[in-house]
Amino acid sequence: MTLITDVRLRRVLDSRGDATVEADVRTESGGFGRGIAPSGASTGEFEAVELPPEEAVAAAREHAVPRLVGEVHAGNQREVDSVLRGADGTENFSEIGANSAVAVSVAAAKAAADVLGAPLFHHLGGTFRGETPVPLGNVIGGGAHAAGSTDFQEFLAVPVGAPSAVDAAFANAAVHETVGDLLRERGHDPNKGDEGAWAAPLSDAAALEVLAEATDRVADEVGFEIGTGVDVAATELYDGEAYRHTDEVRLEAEQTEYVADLVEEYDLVYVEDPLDEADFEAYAELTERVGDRTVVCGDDLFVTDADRVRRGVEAGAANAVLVKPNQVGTLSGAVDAVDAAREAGYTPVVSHRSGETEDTTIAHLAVAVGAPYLKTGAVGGERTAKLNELIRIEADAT
Ligand code: 2PG
Ligand code: MG
Repeated sequence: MTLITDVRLRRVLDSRGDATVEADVRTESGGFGRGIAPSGASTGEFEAVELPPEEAVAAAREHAVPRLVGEVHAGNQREVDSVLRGADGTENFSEIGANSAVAVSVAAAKAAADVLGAPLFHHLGGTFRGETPVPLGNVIGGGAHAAGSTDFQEFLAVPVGAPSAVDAAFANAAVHETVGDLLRERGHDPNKGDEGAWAAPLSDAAALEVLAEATDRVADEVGFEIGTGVDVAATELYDGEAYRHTDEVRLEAEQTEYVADLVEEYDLVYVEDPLDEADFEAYAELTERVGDRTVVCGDDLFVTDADRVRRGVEAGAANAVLVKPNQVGTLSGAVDAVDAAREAGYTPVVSHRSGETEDTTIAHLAVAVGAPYLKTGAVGGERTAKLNELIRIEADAT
């Protein structure tokens, strides 16, 4: 029923106006699915390779499409993904591109769900677990996402007390609006970064103050707790010897100390990529210090790779794993990373990229694997596409 009869690839626009890869998959019985690859700005060194979209499309047409059409069933996601791996033939999708691979992987999953008449999350993960993830809302952004703003890449609202995903999503939007008001009150004329978060020439400490004030204000209005978090994206600050912040240069031990102090001072409930992507030991030290009171999440550290997650677990590095399917190139790879995290009691956090599209797959993936958090921005069409899909999933399933 789900035998793949056609795979088409093309170049389309992402939210930055850059090109990305879109794939359409059709099946024997008329099933149709479409996947679009997102794209990072602060990409980890150990991520699967994103090729220039035109090259990725040509390579996938040549190497992958003939092995899928008439050969593989879209309903067998493991086989689709292992055929993609085999067609690529490298360790890191450098032949057909992780962008082509993830687009086809997602398109196949959606085509199978279409044939089955099931929502994607249901096809991917079985029955709905009764809980939707808490969306993490990026409200102030800097680093590689916004020039001339903060050193840290993201300042996040974390509505941990929200009774539902829809309440959480609206709370994040309200925090975003409030942050904009507070910045203007302080004489700034904020721009927006790649993910729709506010960008202004602020120190990280000033951004944390504004974030705390905005979350407190909105928490009072909505009547539930809203925590705060950051994505340091520390590899972007690290030059191989030290972490170069605008106001200070910090050696590894000082960076660990600095982040641990911020967790205490601002009561951060979520800290992503606080240290360099290769430094499992420093991660372990920080986790030892603050891991019992906050989520320490590895993004560039783990790059959605189950083997790197297991290595981190062995070292005691972090206690959560960011899951971005395009970092590994397939949905199966992403689920493997979730399973490796789960086995060790680490928290999976499903995430968007800074370059996004209307594709809503990550909302379904987060629900399918029962991830407690979905990081997908607060505002902006490509971000609200996922939030609105989450709201629909929640509304239909409860
Ligand atoms: C991150 C992501 C998404 P990018 O670092 O977590 O917020 O950014 O896609 O640029 O890697
Ligand atoms: Mg990150």
